[in-house]
Amino acid sequence: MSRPKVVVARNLGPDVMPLFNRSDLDVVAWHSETEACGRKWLLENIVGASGVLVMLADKVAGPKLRIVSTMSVGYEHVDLQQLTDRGVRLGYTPDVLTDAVADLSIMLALMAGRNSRETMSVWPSYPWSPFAFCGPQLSANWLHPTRTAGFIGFGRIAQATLARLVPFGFTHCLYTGNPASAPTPERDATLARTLGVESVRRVALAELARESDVVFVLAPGAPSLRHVVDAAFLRGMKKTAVLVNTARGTLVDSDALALALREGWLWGAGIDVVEGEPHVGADHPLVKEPRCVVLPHIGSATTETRLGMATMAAKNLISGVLGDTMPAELSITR
Ligand code: 8YV
Repeated sequence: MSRPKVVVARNLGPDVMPLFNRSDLDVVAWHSETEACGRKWLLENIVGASGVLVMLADKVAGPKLRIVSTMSVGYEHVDLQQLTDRGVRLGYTPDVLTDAVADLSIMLALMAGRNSRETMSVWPSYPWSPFAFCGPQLSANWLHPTRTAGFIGFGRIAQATLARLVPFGFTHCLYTGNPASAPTPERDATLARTLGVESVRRVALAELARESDVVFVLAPGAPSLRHVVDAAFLRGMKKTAVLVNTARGTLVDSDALALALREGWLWGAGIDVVEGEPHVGADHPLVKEPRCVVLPHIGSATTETRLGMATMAAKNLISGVLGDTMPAELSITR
């Protein structure tokens, strides 16, 4: 019997690649650890493949394909309709990256509030004056004894981020959810009790903008949410507030954010994702903004997390192709 062919479109490193040393699969793998495979390589090698392992930017299709395994929790690069129509199963990597992305969200909130970009650029010159480089304090303080976090999207990563904010003295949480899904006041009350915050409330975008000291964008990159953070939202924010986007670049209107930072509609922004990534030029509107900390999509980039994601993606692919249960399969309901 012929062995099913699988294509592994990234080198998952010496700890994970050995999972593919098996006699029951015909494995074609991309070798470079530093460069992503090109579209040409992928299209050439996908011919006849039953399964493929990809990352965010890759788009794939193949007549024999039965399994797509993406090394990501997000799957907007995959055409779900086409997958369902053709009975293709999708493996992804939820949960394993939640903590790393929540950590980075807090880091960006602190960096953006504390002028890290500007201060690092002037070091080692010390302007020894009382209010040089001062920015808003993230944690509760004598002037602001309560702090409010706003979340656009309130899934696992948002809730893990909220948990990290509690020791900073955050007492209130506002969030916006999918308008199609019913509000969950019981879950919110339980979450508030468990975390020890006074309130967790689903609100409209305008209220979230107006009341939040930090706004975290943590929603999926759905087309319906494109530019959910637009000029109107940014104009409605507190002048001392910080915006953090560790989800998808498409959720924030970059031009509007650059303008908002220049005009002082909000204090600063911490951005791990931008529109058009990974092909972003130095002329991107946010690259020049001193109040904007920009990172190259490293939310899940810790050694432990990427190893966890790579292992899960590899196991999803192997189990799926062999007809077994995947460790994490997206249940597609439409
Ligand atoms: C990764 C992500 O950087 O999982 C996601 O959806 O955006 C990030 O964790 C990326 O997926 C790597 O493929």
